[in-house]
Amino acid sequence: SGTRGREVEQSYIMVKPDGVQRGLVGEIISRFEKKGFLLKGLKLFQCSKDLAEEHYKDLKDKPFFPTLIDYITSGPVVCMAWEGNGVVASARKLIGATNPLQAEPGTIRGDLAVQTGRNVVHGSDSPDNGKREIGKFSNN
Ligand code: 3AN
Repeated sequence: SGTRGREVEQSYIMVKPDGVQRGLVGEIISRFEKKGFLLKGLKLFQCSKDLAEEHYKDLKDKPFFPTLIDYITSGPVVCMAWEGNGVVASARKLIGATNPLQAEPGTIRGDLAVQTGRNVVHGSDSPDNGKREIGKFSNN
């Protein structure tokens, strides 16, 4: 589909404040490296309330939205752009289910987390969102 079809897919992967505080950044980067994806961008970043609300705008009517915004702005996050064919779907498999108690052993959340509200890492849910999220976080 046009020129966009020829661009290599990218996913926005973000180590959330709990992952940074718990010292899991290296472990998480390592899993994506070992899988074979290419790290294209990386920064430590304090997410503002405005950017957090934009990032999670699809969840704004959920009862947990204020808690989610407080969590994601509670400390620095590590923002990353990872590239490779099929990286978006594959990253979500590596990350595991939203609720870490339902996430399979071997996944990041399955191995390293127990609470949905402290689930260590974010991964884009579509290639379009990957591109959009990388754009947003690299320009803030
Ligand atoms: P995922 O991060 O697996 O794509 P989403 O996009 O449905 O899941 O949710 C985004 C974030 O919102 C989750 N990572 C989690 O931090 C939070 N969240 C989702 N569902 C709940 C819930 N039921 N209770 C508390 N927080 C939630």
